[in-house]
Amino acid sequence: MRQVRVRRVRVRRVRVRQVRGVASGAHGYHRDVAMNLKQVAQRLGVHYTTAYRWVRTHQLEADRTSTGWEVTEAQLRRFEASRRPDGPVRRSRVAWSDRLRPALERGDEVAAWRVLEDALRSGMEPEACYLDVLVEALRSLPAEGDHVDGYLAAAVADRIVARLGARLRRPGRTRGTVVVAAPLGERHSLSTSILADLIRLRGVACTELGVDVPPEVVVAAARSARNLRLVALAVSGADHLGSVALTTARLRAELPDVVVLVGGPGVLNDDVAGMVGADRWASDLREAVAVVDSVVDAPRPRRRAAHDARG
Ligand code: B12
Repeated sequence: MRQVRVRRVRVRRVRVRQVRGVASGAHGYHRDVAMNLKQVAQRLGVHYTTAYRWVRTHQLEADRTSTGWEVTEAQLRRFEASRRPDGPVRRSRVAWSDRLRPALERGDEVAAWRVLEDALRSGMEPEACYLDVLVEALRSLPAEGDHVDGYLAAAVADRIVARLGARLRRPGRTRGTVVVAAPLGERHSLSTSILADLIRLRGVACTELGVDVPPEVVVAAARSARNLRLVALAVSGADHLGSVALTTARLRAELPDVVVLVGGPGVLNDDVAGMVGADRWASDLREAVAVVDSVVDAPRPRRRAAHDARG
């Protein structure tokens, strides 16, 4: 009942705008007129169902009323501009990460999950849900990590990743295995859990070790991984570069052929990656999964003598 009343108020507001438009003359009228979807479809020269789909997928902004949807002239113009070849990039008009961020900061898992579900329902690719929604929302949080919001946001984000991962995981043949870990001392867990899910989405198995992982554990996991292709080390804090260097050194000694990828805010560039003994560096997670893809698809190098000798 309460919801119906809210909607009625909204309809009335739209009508008031219309009246105001009329009063302010021809130009003013057109600026604020609200149209129903049938009228919108006629204006755009498309079928009603196409206009409806654009609304449901958040490409076309619209207001819900008790009888359907209404679109103002301004909303329609924004939509038309977004579809012109020289206009803004043609993609979802919804800033999903802006919607998610307040829910993260409030520690509101239900609202946060609703944003992700809406994004998925609107046709957004799972990888984009992680990268363009969740990661973007996290990256927009204030850098100072000491206040409550940061902790709340990270706790909710953890649960969202768990839900997304469970929803999207597919059984079946895999293209090899990647070990993902954050080195000793490192407690930022989201990079590793998100990267692990993105790798699995590509049909590659992932041994996800989490955070604060000692070098010997990374090496042991790598040794026992079936068809190991790469070890990815996520480094959020530059303070932990020492333990990354130790881990890569141990990996080199035990598994000379394995490719080591590093990244995260703690590894500024390729040079730093080289200094800690890594083979590859990626500036973001999209690039990281592209590196994984290229390594997994490359022919396997012949095993070196030292490694063969150890069996
Ligand atoms: C959430 C958060 C926390 C949470 C972490 C909880 C958790 N479960 O993870 C809490 C509150 C606990 C925390 C603690 C700390 N944090 Co903090 N935290 C953040 C915050 C807000 C988001 C980090 C995050 O998860 N982002 C999501 C990931 C996916 O994005 P990203 O890290 O930016 O990664 C991008 C790239 O770097 C790359 N990438 C990331 N990982 C990987 C991995 C690989 C292999 C590759 C190739 C690429 C890659 O891809 C991403 C983009 O697509 C950032 C600030 C910010 N606004 O970004 C600070 C930040 C990461 N924290 C920071 C710091 C300093 C700390 C503390 C030391 C603060 C303190 N005073 O105690 C502690 C350290 C704890 C520890 N020992 O590790 C610094 C790190 C600075 C640095 N480069 O050295 C940051 C950058 C804030 C800042 N500017 O000062 N933090």
